[in-house]
Amino acid sequence: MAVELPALPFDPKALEPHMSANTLSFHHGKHHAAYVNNYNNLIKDTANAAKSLEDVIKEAAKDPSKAGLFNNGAQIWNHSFFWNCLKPNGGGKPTGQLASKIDADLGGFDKFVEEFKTAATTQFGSGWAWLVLENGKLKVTKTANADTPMVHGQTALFTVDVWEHAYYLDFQNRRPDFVASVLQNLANWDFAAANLAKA
Ligand code: MN3
Repeated sequence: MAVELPALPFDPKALEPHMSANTLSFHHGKHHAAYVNNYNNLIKDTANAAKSLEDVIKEAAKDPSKAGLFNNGAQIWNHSFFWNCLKPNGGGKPTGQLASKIDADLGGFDKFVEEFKTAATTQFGSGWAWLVLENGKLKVTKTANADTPMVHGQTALFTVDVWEHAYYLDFQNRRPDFVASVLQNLANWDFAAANLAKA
């Protein structure tokens, strides 16, 4: 199905000073929008026009000749997911089932944060850091470029985009500071908890 660029789930100024409206105007208004345009052009008048975005992503992942379709489709999904991982006055610590599962599977919130920061900062080049559910257990992972947990048998719970376009206007080359700031100030643990609850 043709995809529409989703509206941001917050006012573009609402994440300042941690993520500027300027960053969002490029990241959402140009980068995410370009993936949507590219994808819609690629599926136009093909059998994929009748399929869900998720189905197209999963099928394209298995076919190297569909790399362009996979990259644009997965980047649409990853970005739509990422915006929901952010909220004004976010951060802090998860509560409830997500908190106890982080304790049980990852050795506690502080250890999770360290592991997540390491994944985010050691992803060489462009990509994503993730908290996922795999075989019933939480796991911290990283993916390159457009790669996405759904094609690895994992359910995404939370992510941070570590492509340079996500942070360069606000943090220049300081990716570790960007990731730390998202976790501390913007992380929407309610969204991650909801993803866990329905997984
Ligand atoms: Mn991005």
